[in-house]
Amino acid sequence: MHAWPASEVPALPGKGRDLQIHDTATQGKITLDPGPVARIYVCGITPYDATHIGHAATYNAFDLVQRVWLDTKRQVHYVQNVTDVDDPLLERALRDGHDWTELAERETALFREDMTALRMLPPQHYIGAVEAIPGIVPLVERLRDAGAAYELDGDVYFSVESDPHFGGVSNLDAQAMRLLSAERGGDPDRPGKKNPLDPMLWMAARDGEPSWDGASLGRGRPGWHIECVAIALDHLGMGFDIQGGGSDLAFPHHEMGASHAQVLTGEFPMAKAYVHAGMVALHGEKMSKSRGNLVFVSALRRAGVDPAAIRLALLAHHYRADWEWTDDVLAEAEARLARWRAAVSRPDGIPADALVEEVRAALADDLDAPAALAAVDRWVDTQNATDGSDTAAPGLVTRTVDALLGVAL
Ligand code: 5CA
Ligand code: ZN
Repeated sequence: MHAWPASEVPALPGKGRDLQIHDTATQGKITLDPGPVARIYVCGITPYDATHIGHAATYNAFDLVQRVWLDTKRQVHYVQNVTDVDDPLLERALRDGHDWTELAERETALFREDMTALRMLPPQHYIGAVEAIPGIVPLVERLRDAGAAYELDGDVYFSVESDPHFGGVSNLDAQAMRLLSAERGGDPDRPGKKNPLDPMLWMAARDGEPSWDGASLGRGRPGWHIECVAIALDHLGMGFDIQGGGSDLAFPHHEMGASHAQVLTGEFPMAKAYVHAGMVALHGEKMSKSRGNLVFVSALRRAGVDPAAIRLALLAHHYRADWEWTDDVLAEAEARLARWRAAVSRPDGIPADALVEEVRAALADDLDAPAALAAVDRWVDTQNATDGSDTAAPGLVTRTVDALLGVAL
């Protein structure tokens, strides 16, 4: 699939800083040392209702990761998927009388537009689950042939007990895993499974549902976790730097994905850090397609909201925090954007070299965007209170905010 166009990232003077980031697996901050090419996989959307503010907040977090790495003069190898066949997508298409492929294409197109407007840097590989199926089938066959998967009435399940590291991503106890498995696409109560948590790798064709040739697996479609793993291993290999997504993906999705990959390759770990963004809520509940309590980026844009203000609203919250979207959050971001634009539109200004370092330091410390905004606020307040006697041009501030925060002033 094609991704979306990249906005240019200005180069900044001085040296970028290495990223310290909170890793869900080890439950603490780690310093990543990615080498000249940093590798990141971020789980993409299931395209049936794109793009709400929760999605945007999560992609904003990983966009900051890219920007910190680019500032250290590294290349970034970024892979993202589109879950373009899945139960909720098929159910929505059926409910609304749409063709599921058209629904997926339309929502993916809208997502690309939103990402472009928000200046999120695109992945180098943007891969749909459907286009990955030919690569998924042999992986499932390999797991089955190695005794790590088994068949149940034509469906193929992964045996979580085949991975000695299973449980090490999310660090949850068995009961919590079982509850979340039932909530998030698993089927812990299905009779005949070896372990209630075992996830499906290949689902035999169901009447009225799309299916693909699965060679020795028979016709069917892939399970969710193996899709992301097949794409990640194909384009990044093992031991990549960050596996990213919202905190609702830590279990089962990233836990299962890591196990699939570790059993397939015999290597550990799949990713050096498992990074999870907090959940954005609306009216006190997690914004979610299934609940329908959504604020769409495209609706805000249509209403004339500047995408830079949406981006500032996201940046005002630490990526790990759960937070609530309100009209005030947007109003504050719009006011901040106006203050910042007024400050940089003056022909002269106070020096900004220290500001560059402050923003760098804030983001390198577990992507502390609120601290970065506070640093820019301080510069802006001083600049607005100074009467034009200094000589530094404010262009450096514009470039810093653009390069590190993705905000166009
Ligand atoms: N297609 C799968 C991943 S392979 C999926 O989870 N799709 S999604 O459309 O449901 O979500 C896309 C991304 O947005 C995921 O990383 C998810 O964790 C994140 N996300 C979903 N809802 C929220 C929310 N309310 N707040 C923050 N992030 C969210
Ligand atoms: Zn995924």
